[in-house]
Amino acid sequence: MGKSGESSVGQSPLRRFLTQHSGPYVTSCRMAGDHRNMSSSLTPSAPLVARLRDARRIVVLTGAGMSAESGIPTFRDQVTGLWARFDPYDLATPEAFVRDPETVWAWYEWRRHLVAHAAPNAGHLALTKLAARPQVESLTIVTQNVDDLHERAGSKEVLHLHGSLFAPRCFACGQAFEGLTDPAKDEPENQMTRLPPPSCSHCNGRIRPGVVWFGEGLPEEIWMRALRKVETADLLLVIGTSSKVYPAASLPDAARRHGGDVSVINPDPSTLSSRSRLDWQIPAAIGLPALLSMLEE
Ligand code: BV8
Ligand code: ZN
Repeated sequence: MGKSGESSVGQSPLRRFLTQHSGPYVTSCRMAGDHRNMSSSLTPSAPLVARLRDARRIVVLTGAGMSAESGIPTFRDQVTGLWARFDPYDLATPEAFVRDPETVWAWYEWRRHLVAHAAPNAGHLALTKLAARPQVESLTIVTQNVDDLHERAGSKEVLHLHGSLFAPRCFACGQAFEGLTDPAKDEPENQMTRLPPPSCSHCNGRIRPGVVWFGEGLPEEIWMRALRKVETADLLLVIGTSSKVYPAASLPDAARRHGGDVSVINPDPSTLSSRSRLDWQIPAAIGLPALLSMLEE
């Protein structure tokens, strides 16, 4: 018998999801009740479906929440288990790599193994279907994620603002490193919290993960392409991000400034604006397939 006294039989997938994930989501849904516009219902709002049906040039800005239902902890939750005593906002810095390269390298190898053993979720797959709809001229994924789940789901145009776990290079000379181990061979959980990074064959420097650390500039060309796409989009979907990290968090305003519509999809009501009828309080892998099926009706 669920907390709310409802029997699990006949519970909708969303309600079962919410009941299983008691705590923030359920409370937030209860709380959301009093936000007239912001819909936390099981079905997407009519304005959102209509807006998506007419969209031609779509940009999808994604964050860690997009991969949460693939079993990849969100960034704030990256320090679970082995890493509980670390601050991700500290580990993800060049200073931390200089100070303690073995801990930082081990953290990124743990995350690379987790991703390698994960699979794209129904949300990732729904975005590839959306891109294939005849009326869609272009759909660009602009992601803050360093995993490759959008690509493995079949998304063609993916711009990685914060780099990738699969593009290591030398910290000293920048030369790309091809010698990463095959994660399929060993399980993530037996990762140590200290692992010496490999050495560069060119200058013997230390190999670093190919991600953008705090305090480091984003790859210029990728940032400019993302900004141009956002400024010419008629619809920006913002999925699974807490919008706390810049300059990525400035993109929704850039879209609005250029007349584009913005729809935020996130189970955390604090990320939604109660004024927008295009926002939807729902997990990505439940909401996005539901949206696609509404478009196909
Ligand atoms: C730079 C790669 C200068 C590494 C990352 C302006 C104002 C304030 C600060 C700054 C500013 N400008 C710059 C700064 C500093 C800093 C910054 O923004 N700090 C923040 C913390 C205040 N920015 C920088 O340092 C940037 N660089 O400015 O350089 C410069 C310029 C030119 C030349 C030289 C230097 C670099 C930022 C990039 C850092 N690298 N990642 C790695 O991954 O290890 S950022 C990293 O954190 C992620 O990539 C992501 O961007 C961010 C985490 O955010 P989210 O992805 O949103 O994840 P989070 O866990 O926070 O939230 C998850 C969300 O999902 C939640 O809302 C949750 O409700 C939702 N969710 C959960 N489950 C689901 C779900 N949603 C849908 N479905 C579900 N099932
Ligand atoms: Zn080198």
